[in-house]
Amino acid sequence: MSVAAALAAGHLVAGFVEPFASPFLAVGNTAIDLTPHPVKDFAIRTFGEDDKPVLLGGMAVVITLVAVAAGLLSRRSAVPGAVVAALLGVLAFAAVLARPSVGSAGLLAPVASLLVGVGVFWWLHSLARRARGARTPIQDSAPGSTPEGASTRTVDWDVPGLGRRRFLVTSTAVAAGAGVAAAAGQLFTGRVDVEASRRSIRLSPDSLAPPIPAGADFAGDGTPGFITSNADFYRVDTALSVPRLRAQDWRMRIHGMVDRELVLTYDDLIGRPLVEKTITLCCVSNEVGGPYVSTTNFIGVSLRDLLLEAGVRPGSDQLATRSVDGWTCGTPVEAIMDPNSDALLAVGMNGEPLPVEHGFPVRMVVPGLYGFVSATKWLVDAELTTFEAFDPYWVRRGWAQRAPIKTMSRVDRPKGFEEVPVGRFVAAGIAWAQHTGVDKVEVRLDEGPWQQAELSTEVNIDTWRMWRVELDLPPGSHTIQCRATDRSGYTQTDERAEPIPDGASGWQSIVFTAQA
Ligand SMILES: Nc1nc2c(c(=O)[nH]1)N[C@H]1C(S)=C(S)[C@@H](COP(=O)(O)O)O[C@H]1N2
Ligand SMILES: [Mo]
Repeated sequence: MSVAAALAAGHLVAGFVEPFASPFLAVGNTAIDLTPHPVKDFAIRTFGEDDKPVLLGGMAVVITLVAVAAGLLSRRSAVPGAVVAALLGVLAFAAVLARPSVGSAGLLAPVASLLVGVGVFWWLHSLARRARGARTPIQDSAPGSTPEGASTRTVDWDVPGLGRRRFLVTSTAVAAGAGVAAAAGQLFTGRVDVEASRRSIRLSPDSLAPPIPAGADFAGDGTPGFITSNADFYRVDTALSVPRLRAQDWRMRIHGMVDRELVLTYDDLIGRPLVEKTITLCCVSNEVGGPYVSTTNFIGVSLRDLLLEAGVRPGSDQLATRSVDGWTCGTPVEAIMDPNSDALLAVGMNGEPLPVEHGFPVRMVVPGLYGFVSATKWLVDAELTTFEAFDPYWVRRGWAQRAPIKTMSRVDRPKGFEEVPVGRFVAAGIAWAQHTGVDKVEVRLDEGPWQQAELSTEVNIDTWRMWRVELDLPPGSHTIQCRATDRSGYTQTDERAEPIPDGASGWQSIVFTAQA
C-alpha cells in the first residue's frame, strides 16, 4: 500500500513539475535504455506497438510482488519494509536522475515518492501492530490498581477489534488516496494542451506534392493503399510517455561546426517555404516481410537550405540531432546536403500537423536512410559535428553509424499458410529502394524460374512501389518468393541478415496451399 502511495505521490508531483520525472515512467524509460538489444528487438517483434503497455504492466507486477514480500518480512518489525520502501525510492531517484531531459525541479518527484513511501509504511505498520498487539486489560482487579496486576490477553488478527478495523479503514483510504493522486498526476501530465496547439495550426504548403496517380497501388489485389493514413502509419520509438511539446514553446538551435548559429521558433520555421513531399519511411528493425514501412505526404522545410544558411564548416560529417526526451540520432551531412535530397524538417503529414506520436511539432526526415539515423521526432536540437566525435543512442547500443535503407520487397498476398483456390491467382506485394528507385520485381513459385512482375505507376524514387503477378496454381502446397532490383542495377541479396546492425536482408518466402 505504501509503495502504491509512493509511486502515486511521485506521479502527482511529476505531473506538476516535469512529466518525464515520474518515477514510474523513469524506471520504465531507464529499463528500455538498459535493455540489451536482442530483448528490445524481441519485445518489438512480439508485442509490436503494445510493447510499452506490456513493459509498464510487467513493472507493476514486479513492484507489487516486491511490496508483498516486504510486507510479509515486516510482520515482526517495521525495519525490512521501511528499507525496501527506501530502496525503491532510491532506485526511482536514480532512474529519474539518469533521464537526460529532467531538470532539477523534476527531482522533487522521486523525493516525494521516497518520503511518502517510507512515511506511509511506518504509519500503517504502527497501526497494524497496535491492531494485532492491542492489549485489552481484563477487569479482574479493582479499578485503580496498577497495570502490572492486570492480566492481559492479546487481541489476535481473527478477533475483530477496533485497532484492526482502523488499520483496514486507513489502508483502504491510503489505497484510494494513491489512486486519486496517480490519476491527478496523469491529469496534470496531460495539462500541456498539445492537442489544442495542434488544432490551432493550419499548414498551407507553398508547393504541393503531385497528386498520387491512379495505378500507384494494387490495393484491389492485396497491397497497402499508396498513402498510409496517419492512424495506420507505423510507430517506433523509445518514448513511454509521448513527449508533449506545444508549437508555441518549441525552439530549435542549429549549432556546432557552423559559421552562424540559428535559433528557430515554430513561426520562423513555417514562415519559410513549405514543401510537400511523398516519402516512404522504414525502420531498421523491420524483419524481411515486416510491417514497419509506411508512406505519407510530409510537409516541411528544406533542411539543406537551413544548413546552407548556418554555413557548415569543412570537416563536419555528422548532424547530431536530439529530441526533447533526450533520444539522439546521427545523420551524414552529405545525405542532407545532396541537392537532390528532400531532407526536411517536417511539420505535417497528409495535410495535418504531425500527430503527437509522430513527432509534433517538428521532426526530421531524410529519404533513403533508416529512421534511427534520420527521423528524429520531437526534435529540439541539431549540432554539426563528426562521426568521430559523437555516437548517438542506437550506435552506443551496437547499431551502425551509417544506415541507408536496403533494397527490399515483400509479399502481401498470399499470406503465410493461406489456403487459396487452384488455377488463376494474382499474387501482390510491395518493394522499395528509397532514393534509388525500384527497377523491377521478380517472383518465383516453388523455386522455379523467376517471373517478372507488373509494377505500379512510379510516384517518385523515394517511395515504395507495388507489384503483382498472375500465377497458375496446381493443387498442393507452394512457396512464393520475391526479389527487387533497383535503378543502380543491384538485385536484393538472398543472404539472410538480422536487423542489427544495419537492416535485415534476404528473400521473403511464403508457404501457402492451393485447393481444388
Ligand atoms: N525522439 C525519437 N525519435 C525517433 C525515434 C525515437 O526513439 N525517439 N525512433 C526513430 C526510429 S528507429 C524510427 S524507425 C522512426 C519512426 O518514426 P514513426 O514512429 O513516425 O514511424 O522514428 C525515429 N525517430
Ligand atoms: Mo527504426
